[in-house]
Amino acid sequence: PVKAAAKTSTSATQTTATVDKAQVKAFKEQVEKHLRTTIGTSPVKASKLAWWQAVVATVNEDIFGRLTDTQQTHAKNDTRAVHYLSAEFLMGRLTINNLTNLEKFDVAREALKEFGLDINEICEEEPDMALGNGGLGRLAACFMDSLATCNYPCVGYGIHYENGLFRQEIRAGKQVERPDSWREYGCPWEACRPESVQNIPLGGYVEKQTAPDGSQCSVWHPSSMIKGVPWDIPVVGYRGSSVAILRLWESRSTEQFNWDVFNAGGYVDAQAEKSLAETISKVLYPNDSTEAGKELRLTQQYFFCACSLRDILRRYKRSHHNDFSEFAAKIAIQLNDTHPTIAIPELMRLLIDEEGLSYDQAWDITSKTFNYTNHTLLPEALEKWPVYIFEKLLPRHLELIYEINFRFLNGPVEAKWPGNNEIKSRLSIIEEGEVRKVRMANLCVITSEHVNGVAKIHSKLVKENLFPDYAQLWPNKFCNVTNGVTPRRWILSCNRGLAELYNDVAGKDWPLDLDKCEVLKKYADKKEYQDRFMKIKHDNKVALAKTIKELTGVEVDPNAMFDVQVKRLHEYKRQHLNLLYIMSLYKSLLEDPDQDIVPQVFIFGAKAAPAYTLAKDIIFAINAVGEKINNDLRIKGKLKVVFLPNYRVSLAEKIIPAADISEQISTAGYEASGTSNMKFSMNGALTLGTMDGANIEIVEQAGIENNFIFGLSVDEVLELKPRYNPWDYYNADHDLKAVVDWLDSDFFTPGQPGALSSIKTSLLNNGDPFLVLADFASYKEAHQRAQKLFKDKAKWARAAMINSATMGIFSSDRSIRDYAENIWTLRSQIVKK
Ligand code: GL2
Repeated sequence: PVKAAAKTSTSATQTTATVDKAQVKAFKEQVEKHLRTTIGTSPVKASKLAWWQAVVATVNEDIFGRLTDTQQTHAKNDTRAVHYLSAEFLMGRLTINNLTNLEKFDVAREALKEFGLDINEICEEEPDMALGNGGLGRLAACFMDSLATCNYPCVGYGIHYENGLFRQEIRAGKQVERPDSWREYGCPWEACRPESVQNIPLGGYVEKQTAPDGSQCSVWHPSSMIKGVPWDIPVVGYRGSSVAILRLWESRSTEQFNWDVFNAGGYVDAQAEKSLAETISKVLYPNDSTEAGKELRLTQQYFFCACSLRDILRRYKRSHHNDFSEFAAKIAIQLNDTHPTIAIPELMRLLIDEEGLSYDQAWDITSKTFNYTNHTLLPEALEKWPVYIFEKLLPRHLELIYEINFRFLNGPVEAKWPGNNEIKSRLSIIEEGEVRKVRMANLCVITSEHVNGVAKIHSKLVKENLFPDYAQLWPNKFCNVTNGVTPRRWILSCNRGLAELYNDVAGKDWPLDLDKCEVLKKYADKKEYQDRFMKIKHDNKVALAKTIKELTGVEVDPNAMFDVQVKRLHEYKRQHLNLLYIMSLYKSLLEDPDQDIVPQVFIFGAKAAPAYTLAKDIIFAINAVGEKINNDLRIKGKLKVVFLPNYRVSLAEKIIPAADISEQISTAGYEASGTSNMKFSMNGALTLGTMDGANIEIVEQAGIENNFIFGLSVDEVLELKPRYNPWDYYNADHDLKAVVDWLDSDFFTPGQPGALSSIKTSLLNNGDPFLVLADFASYKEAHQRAQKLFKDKAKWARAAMINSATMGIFSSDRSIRDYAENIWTLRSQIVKK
């Protein structure tokens, strides 16, 4: 049984809106009905989990009706649709978001209050759906929300991982990975669709056969079959009537496969076979941006693409039978990075081998169907698969890739650069060498109608630095779609105070048209509005301070400046630059404890890939430095450092609305876009960042004078890199030298000298690949500017308001409309109830 709601609600999400009594009564009755008849308990003995399940069952009543309407409308009109293929969808929690999008949050809150329950506490029961690593997966989730909201016909396709991104525990300052079994007790949002199960062939060999007309054809004899079971998660559009579907595939063993072994008495072998098939969707690879090169990962990619394409073909054939002339007119497929590239040869194979089309017909369709989004320039992230893995798992696909490559090199490439073998070897899908490899990005570029980057600067670098030869061949193929985030989750649901302010100044439609928020600029000089804006921020900070205390035991003062860096841990994101600055600030406070500085709380959240040793060392260093600083009475609480464990979507929703400073400090040219930078600005944080990714477009909107920009530009980085010597910076800057050397002592790790030395080694002996030392002085200076402004409450409030007000173009609705108009030529479809 659950006790009456705590009087001190933890959340800053309370609104004062009046709520329709009849709706509250109806919601309450539904919840109680579900508690009794769906969950099988009663209000007196229900656990919080049971209450949450009953709330979900209530919300689902609304959702499933709308889903059917949506699907019937699209089928009836035979609409063109986009199919978003992504190995990751980082959905987070769905309850508050779905209630918000259905405009039922206040009703639900009041209904639960009448049961003596706090809606925020009940919703804490929901595990995050952490089926993604970071920005790329979260982008896919925001895009689903916008596709549904903007009424675009679409399906999202991905993998139903049994274990999402690992749960991070911090033990003695170090990251420990624990499994994330998000579905341990079932997920009430998803529906299994046995009627759409697919069987996927794998392995074996290809036999060449001669057809009666003398032509050669290939027949694939796979060695095994895997069953793909679809789970559907409905995605509710804001206020809209559309409900989009996210279809995630779970791998299972095919029964016929096991029965033979089983009947032959091999019960144990049959079980082993079963677990092999089920391994495919067992776990998400925990690398952000870098590729693992593992056989299982290619199998995962192929598995979900093959299931999805069969699903697409099945639906197409329902209205078009075996006539494929309309296929490319009805179907657009977006490849979210190179992870789903294998869908290209798989579509070719299905059309040729299973549907009987000629190669040319199949290529004509395939090359009009696919588009590719590049999300990173990091060379280690551009997937390349050894040819021998293809030979083993996908021999027929390899044959088709060779054919695509042959025709490309001897067609367009030979025509443009006759006899130029150097260009051919650069543009080839196959990389020659000791281990021959398939370059997945090349296959994407050759096949796709459009190739886009995710921020202006990134798209320029994709075109000019990553694929310059392709750009010469097809200049119009390359375009930009700057990322965006959904304002429903990232303002309306997570920052109710700010949402109310926007309701008052911009009217209630701003979540559908974020440009409307710009009116707040008019009030940015008015004290009354500044006070209101900063009161909202303060309340959010009070709530976060409570969370920090619960999670780490550290007390922080909500009046201090909250300086936040939350994102995956990676050297290019430079959490260690931040750490060096904190150490230098601490050092100066030790030297002069009475100096008049703004009290500051540095807040980190970051998961490191389990095999990325230096990233884990940086986490340890942040915790070690934090431990020392937080307990040093000499500095009188002017400085605190907290590392929040297990950073994830639901934690981001608490942190972002409470930030004063948003740290976006990647080495220029390395962060393709970033998306938390947009969320922070929307919620009134000022960006302390480099001219990288979408930061550039953020300050274009909000004004460079309202943010703290520092460091080398992309061009300067490119110019400096070849001649960079970190020792020059180390020797020239007294303060920098002192803090780097501090890492070598046992000051922060008593009794363990050298525990933080790997960071120093990477910065000096390993050449500081991300130019941390080069940007240190400029970074420090930017912090000084930030401190100065923070002391002037009115000026700070003004800058924060202007940031929040000018983020309209970073709504993911804008991104999705860009894709729809420029890449998919897709029209929205209003769904009638
Ligand atoms: C990323 C980029 O690193 C990031 O800058 C970008 O915002 C997102 C979404 O486009 O994509 N690429 C990538 O591989 N991951 C990202 O977050 N994991």
